[in-house]
Amino acid sequence: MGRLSIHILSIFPGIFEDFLNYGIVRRAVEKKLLDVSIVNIRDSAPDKHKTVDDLPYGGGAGMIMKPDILAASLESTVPFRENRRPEVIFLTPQGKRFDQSHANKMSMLDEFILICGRYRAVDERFRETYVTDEISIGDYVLSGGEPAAMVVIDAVARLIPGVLNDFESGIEDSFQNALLDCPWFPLSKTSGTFCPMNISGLVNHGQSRSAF
Ligand code: 6GU
Repeated sequence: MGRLSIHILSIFPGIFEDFLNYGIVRRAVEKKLLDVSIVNIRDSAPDKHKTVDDLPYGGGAGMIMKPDILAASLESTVPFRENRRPEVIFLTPQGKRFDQSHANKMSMLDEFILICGRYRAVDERFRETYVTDEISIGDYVLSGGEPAAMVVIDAVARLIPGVLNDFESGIEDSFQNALLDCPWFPLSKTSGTFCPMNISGLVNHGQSRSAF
């Protein structure tokens, strides 16, 4: 087990395979600071067609994720016990807006579960029983929570102590404060045609904004 364990519940688990194999997230997993398990919600559907959704009670457009299947999927992932009640975070456009301070807090947890919503909604009883927090990544509607789960995991993984090296985390400090940074240019002289200041190989980042 890594320092932080994240479990993702999704009906499209394949979406995450490549994502986990690149960059900082991959490094966090390789350093055993992070582990991510991906659970196919459909595996918990007992019927032949692996049904995970149902018509809404009372009618209306869209489908509802079935509570029994979600509960079975969740319980098979993390058997809920007195001493093990991880955060269950539902990804939904109705959730609280995800930001850097949210990411900081999540990076300090031992374990959490991300449930990727699909269809119109999740059953209200499931929300009330299991969901501890709801996150949205912005004011627009995605077809499912999967891209949002990737955003959250990327932002959180880089904050786990030991994932970034000293140099990267030094940059990160100033980046975290204002979430703004000055313009940057590559050191290489071959990039000089795009950036005349760079010919010397040195750029003063404090002045580079006014130089243009
Ligand atoms: Cl977390 N899920 C969906 N489906 N849409 C979103 C979102 C999440 N955040 C913004 N839009």
